[in-house]
Amino acid sequence: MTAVSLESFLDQLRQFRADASAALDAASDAAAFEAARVEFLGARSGRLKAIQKQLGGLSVADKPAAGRHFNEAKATVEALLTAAQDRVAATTAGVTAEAIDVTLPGTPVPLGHVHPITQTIRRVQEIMGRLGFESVDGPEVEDQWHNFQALAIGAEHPARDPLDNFYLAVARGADPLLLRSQTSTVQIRVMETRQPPLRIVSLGRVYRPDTADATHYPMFHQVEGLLVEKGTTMAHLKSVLRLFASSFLGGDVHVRFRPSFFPFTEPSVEVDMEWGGRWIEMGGAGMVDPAVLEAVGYDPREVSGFAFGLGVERIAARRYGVADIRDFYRNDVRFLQQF
Ligand code: FA5
Repeated sequence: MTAVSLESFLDQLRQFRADASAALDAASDAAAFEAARVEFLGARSGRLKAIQKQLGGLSVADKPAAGRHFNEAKATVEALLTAAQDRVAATTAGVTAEAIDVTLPGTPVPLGHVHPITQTIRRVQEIMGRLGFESVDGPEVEDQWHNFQALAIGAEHPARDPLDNFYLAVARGADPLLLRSQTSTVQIRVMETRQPPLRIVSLGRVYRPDTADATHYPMFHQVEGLLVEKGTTMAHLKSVLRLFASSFLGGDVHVRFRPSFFPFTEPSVEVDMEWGGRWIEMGGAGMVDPAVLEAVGYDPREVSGFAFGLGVERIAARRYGVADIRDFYRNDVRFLQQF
């Protein structure tokens, strides 16, 4: 065996490390990586193998140091190889993931849409808006003044019964607050802060501990309308409701008033609408009671007004041909996607 000096052996190891490091750094795909592996660490003809063969030509005294340097160089290049392998694998995975065949036909993405009750609310706001009624909101947690007293519903009135309302364990003054049971509260809130002439519509949730059935739900929506102007009469009320009903339901709709009673309107009526050969009760209405106008500081000799309150679920059910309003809240996509 040819004699080998320690210096030349260490030089070869240095060169080997530098070349292997450069080649592995540059390897950007699996083929380049494999070529570098064979060249530097290949078991039969790799450069490390060739250097190892020279160990036999070193003097006995130099062998321990040479062996240590050899093992170090081997470990370093093996570590570089593993790192390069991981890097190439990650890049290749990225390329595979990006390889989308853009010529394939698309698959439909299921799209949601606005809930039929919200669609109804927006439609009502739009129709009433065209008749000059501005949309306003009121709070769902109310005090007893706005839900009852200001609407002339006295302390002894059965509508205030705890069994008919969701009273809260939170009070304002001596009276517990409650979840509003009607949107007529908004009439008062608006009249307290504005002067006539007024044309407003308010749509929102109301709450009553009613047992759910085909026409009742403990949480439902009402549309409240209020007009206060000089010379307002029941004829205006009927015209507005008929115009609204024919715009909302389409076609010719008849409106019928039946005598009724609400403490805050005088006279009071139940509103029925006939459409497609059937009469259906939609809500209550009437001329704003002069006592209510006075309570908010208006002069009933100067202005008069009408108000109405309709059940949104009921008018939506009528329009969409839904037999049971509970279906609106079952969250069954097969039902909801029909609208
Ligand atoms: C009222 O709530 C009055 N505030 C209406 C009113 C407004 C009268 C302005 C005069 C002037 P009533 O309790 O009848 O009235 O309810 C009105 C409508 O709400 C009913 O006709 C019905 O369509 C709907 N409604 C009542 N309870 C329920 C319920 N549990 N689930 C679904 N809809 C309901």
